[in-house]
Amino acid sequence: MDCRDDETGLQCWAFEDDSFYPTRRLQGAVTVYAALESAAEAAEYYGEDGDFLNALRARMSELKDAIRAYLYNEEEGEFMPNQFMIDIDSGRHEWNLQSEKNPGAQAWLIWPVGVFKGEAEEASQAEKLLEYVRPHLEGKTEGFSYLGKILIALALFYRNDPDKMAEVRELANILLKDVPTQDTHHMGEVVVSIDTDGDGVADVFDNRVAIPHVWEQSLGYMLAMAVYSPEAFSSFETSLQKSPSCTCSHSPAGPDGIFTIVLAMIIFLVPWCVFRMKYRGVA
Ligand SMILES: [Ca+2]
Repeated sequence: MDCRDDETGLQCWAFEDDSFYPTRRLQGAVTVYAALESAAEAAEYYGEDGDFLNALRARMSELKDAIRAYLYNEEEGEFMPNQFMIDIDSGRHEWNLQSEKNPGAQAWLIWPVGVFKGEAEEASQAEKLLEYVRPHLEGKTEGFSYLGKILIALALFYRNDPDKMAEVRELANILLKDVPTQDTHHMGEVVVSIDTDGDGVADVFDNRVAIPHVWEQSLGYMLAMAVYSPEAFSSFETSLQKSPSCTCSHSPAGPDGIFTIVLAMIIFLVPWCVFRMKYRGVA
């Protein structure tokens, strides 16, 4: 709640992702939005109402408006390139100091966060990401990194669109089958695309950096699930539904918690008592 910029309504300064400088970019905005949304859902789940819940929702709404106002380029139809950054040496706040895209953050905005779920900005961003991924996997660029993030978001976004889903599946197959190393099928954090015969199309995807890269491999697994079993991904809304029989209260140690403690005591105490009785008998 306190991570807020008075001037813009965006989030506070932070070392976002790998940045050496405090920034105020899409990645941080999406992360703070996810935190607010989770806090609001948890508060509601535990029976909070009134001022606190309203304040969380109001802040979510303000942040969403600020993302649209400052981090969305309507002409391009995608979230980028503007960002705030602090110049450490001068202490000055700079606007739009770096303007490269952050496709990973653009993907997080679609999944898992869903800031603009069902809205035009989200659909436009998905189109742009699909355009971004294809040339990389067709070997027409110098290399790439973390395309799994993007394809997971696209697979879940297009899950009910057979044509788009076929396209995402085709690209996912290249990433999962052709890009990993031969024999052991490992992935690096970075892939360098090498054109060995000079025809402008890469013939070798060369994995580099920290092989096997656990996060890239994990994204690969999640991508396979997203492409072939998108229903396995539940949204926040479904995962935090209170069951009709739930007697949850503000205290996490409700009746269920007490029952668990008593059960655990029985499980551990009974064998211990039996052991003690036997020991005494032998002694
Ligand atoms: Ca070639």
